[in-house]
Amino acid sequence: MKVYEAANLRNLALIGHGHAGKTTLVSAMLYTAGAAPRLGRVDDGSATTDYDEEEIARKMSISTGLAFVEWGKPESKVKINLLDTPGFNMFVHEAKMVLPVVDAALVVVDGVAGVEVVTQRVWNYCNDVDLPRMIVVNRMDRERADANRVLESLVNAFGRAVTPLQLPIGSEKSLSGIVDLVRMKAYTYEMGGNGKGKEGPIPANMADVAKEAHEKLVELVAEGKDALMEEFFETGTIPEEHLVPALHEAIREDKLFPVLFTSGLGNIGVDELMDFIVDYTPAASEHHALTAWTAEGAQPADRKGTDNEPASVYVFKTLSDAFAGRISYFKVFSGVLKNDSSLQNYNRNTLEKFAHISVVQGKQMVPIQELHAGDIGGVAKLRETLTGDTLGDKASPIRYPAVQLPEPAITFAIEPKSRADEDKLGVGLHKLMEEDAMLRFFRDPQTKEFLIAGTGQQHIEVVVSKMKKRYHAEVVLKAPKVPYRETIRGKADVQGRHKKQTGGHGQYGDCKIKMEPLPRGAEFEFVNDIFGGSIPRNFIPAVEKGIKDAAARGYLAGYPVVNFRVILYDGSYHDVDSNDLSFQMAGRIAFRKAMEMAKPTLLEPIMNVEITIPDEFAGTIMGDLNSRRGRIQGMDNKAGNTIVKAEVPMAEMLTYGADLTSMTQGRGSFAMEMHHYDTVPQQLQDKIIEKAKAERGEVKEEEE
Ligand SMILES: Nc1nc2c(ncn2[C@@H]2O[C@H](COP(=O)(O)OP(=O)(O)OP(=O)(O)O)[C@@H](O)[C@H]2O)c(=O)[nH]1
Ligand SMILES: [Mg+2]
Repeated sequence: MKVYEAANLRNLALIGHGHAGKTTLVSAMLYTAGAAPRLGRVDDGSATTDYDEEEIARKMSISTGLAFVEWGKPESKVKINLLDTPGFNMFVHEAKMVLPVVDAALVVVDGVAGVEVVTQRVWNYCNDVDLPRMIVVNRMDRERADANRVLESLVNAFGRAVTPLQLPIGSEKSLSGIVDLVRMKAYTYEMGGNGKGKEGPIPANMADVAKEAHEKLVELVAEGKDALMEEFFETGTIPEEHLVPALHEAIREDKLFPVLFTSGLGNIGVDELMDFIVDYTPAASEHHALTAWTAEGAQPADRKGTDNEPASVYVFKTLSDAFAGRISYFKVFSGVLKNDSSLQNYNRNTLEKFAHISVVQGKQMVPIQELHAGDIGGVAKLRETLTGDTLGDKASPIRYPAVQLPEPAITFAIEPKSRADEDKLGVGLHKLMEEDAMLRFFRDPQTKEFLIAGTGQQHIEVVVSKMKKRYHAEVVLKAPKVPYRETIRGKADVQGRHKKQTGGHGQYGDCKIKMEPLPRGAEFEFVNDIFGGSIPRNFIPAVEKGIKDAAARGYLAGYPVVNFRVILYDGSYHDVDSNDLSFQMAGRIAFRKAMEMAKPTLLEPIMNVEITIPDEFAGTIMGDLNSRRGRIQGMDNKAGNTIVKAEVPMAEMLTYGADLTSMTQGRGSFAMEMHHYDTVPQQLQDKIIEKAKAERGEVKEEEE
């Protein structure tokens, strides 16, 4: 395998709405460049970058897949590293996570649908990191594919910097090639052929349109550049040798977003696409997306992305392979990484051996001797390194920042189906969490349930399926219990006395307490206001413990009591019979008496919810939120989508993922996080308390 240097490397992420054809386009590039014997298809499971069994079963990308092609003239060959990301909204964070390691994005758009929800989302991700973009309008061979309509939707969404560099020849089934508007040449293809275009003149019926588009392009490129402007006015055009570098620069600086046309499945325009990538997207040497920070993270570090700097490597993805173990994908940001070298992991302070470094072609690891600054590779069996870590020369520590991801949107309670599954459950989930940044697994300290959280219903379904197939653990999912809490609205002043003096050693503890509400957020406060030793000092902690224990068990429905203050102000004791346990009992009795008087009430978690839906569903969604006791906080419109912000009780959101899917035909998405606790309306309180009592009754019977 040839070793490449930054000037001859192009790192690209394919991003875009689900089903636009990203994975197919990668397969077509591999086939056309001779890196695959045939054009791999998503539909029969032969696409190079959709090799995982979950991806094959679902015919969609779930996780970012890596591939590369070597393209160009032999004397100036370029390696294009391709990162094929998922476009389905529940997995699109995978795209966000790889943007810092690429030098440009190929935004793939469907030739029928144009700009869609996720197109807009990934576009915003690119804006956040100033990433150069090239737009590929794919599936141009489909029925109702329409270049003009799609161009219009692109300009509407992303502005007039969106400019075609090509025009398609023919349409739908009769799509036969493309016109290159820079060089003003036409290329025609055989549908489903080898992807090599035949150069020829521009078809006569397209000559005028092409000329007009060419001039518009030239004008746009010349804009603001005096030398080019002059040339343009004098000669009426700009020669290719000036136009290409100027375009390259405009694209690198996000001043121009070029549009190309392809059919991935029909292998049309794919060789031209690769030519354009080589000519117009920034080389790895021209773009340095991630700023390095000093090891302490205090300030930017002085580190250039060149070979003669100390080595630094950033791990952007981890796979947990059932056989090969852990596989780490990384980018070499500076220096040269040699096979078999050892690098310091700066995040974890351990040394890791990079044995058998490789470049990655789908599931295949192709060994390589060294990787230079700007290149992307993979390595198996790093011991402690995880996604987001920086490694490098021990003597020159720096850090690249990890990508910030949103909090998971949906939570389920998870239970093993049998005893045998129990042990495998934790092991399997921890492995899956290594490769899946949006998966969480934890125990709710209050309800004691094991919970898993993710981006949505389908995400969790994939996890459950992987658990079964990879780790042979069968699990059951349930809606999680709502972590209600209890509090008080009034005050109380009570006495708690515990006395057992029937023969032998007795028990005696007695306390007087006042109880009062505290503002939300303050958990519990204990004030010792005893003067004159009515309770000896050493027993006071026992009273507090008794109260705390009782509060944790709840009063109304078994949920922890919060936001209250207890003032211990009097009591009495017995020289012989008083001990810790007796005062704990006294505290517990006092607590229950006080709760009875202090107007106890139930609190429920309220979630901050953000829902994104195509405009036509806005009415339905708002009405539905209303019936879920939601409070609308705001609305926003963006590119045909409505974004609704609302506060909704968690109890009403337990199955929202599935409900939203059915209300919007799968076109809505949402995210939510815990915001605050609020009082449960009285009728609902009665129901919850009744249910809790019934449950407790059952438990008691079981115990006896
Ligand atoms: N007609 C036609 N179909 C295509 C073309 N490209 C892809 N397809 C089909 O469209 C479907 C989706 O293609 P994929 O390559 O999986 O799309 P993707 O963008 O990778 O989808 P996600 O991974 O879910 O984001 C598959 O059935 C492909 O066979 C094309 O150029 N023309
Ligand atoms: Mg895909």
